[in-house]
Amino acid sequence: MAPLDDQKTTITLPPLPFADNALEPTISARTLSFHHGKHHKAYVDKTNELIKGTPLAGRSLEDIIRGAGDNKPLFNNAAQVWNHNFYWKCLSPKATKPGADLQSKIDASFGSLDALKEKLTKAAVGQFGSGWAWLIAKGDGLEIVTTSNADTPIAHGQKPLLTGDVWEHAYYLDWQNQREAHVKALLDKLANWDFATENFAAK
Ligand code: MN3
Repeated sequence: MAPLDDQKTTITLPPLPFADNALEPTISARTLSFHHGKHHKAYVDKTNELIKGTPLAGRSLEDIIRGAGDNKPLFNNAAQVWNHNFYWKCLSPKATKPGADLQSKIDASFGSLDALKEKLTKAAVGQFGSGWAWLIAKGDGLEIVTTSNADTPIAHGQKPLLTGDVWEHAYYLDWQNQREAHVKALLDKLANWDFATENFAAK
């Protein structure tokens, strides 16, 4: 049996919270098999490799991200693990809607849920190259932000509520170069507003 310290060093790949084909046709089982089974898994494996034998072994993912310092490969891999853990929870095969408190805040910050979706889509499409588009809670309101490559709002003290992955690996097999159509479908059909509402309540 491995010593406890060795077991603690391990960051794990969470299973998907839905069946592989549950998000079709917006996200195919084939995309999920690569995105979760290969890309997300590779970030987990690389993070474990990079923290092994260092003071960050055994720490939480959040501690690793904040403690990575100048170790860019470690920051990138750990942040991508966190971003993907969060992203899967942002997707739901069943229709959901924002809770009452979140909906009022959406109305106050953007005018309506449709206006929020439009702004989030615009941000996702405008993110040059790879990255993420986020709805975050900021002060008393809500904001849309994007991060580049692996960067994550939690490294900047921000509270994410919902995200869309706009790396090409998230949509290329299903949508090719149509990032905008993919993001629109994601927001219209798969956005998990129950999860965003929980995040809003816990902010
Ligand atoms: Mn991804």
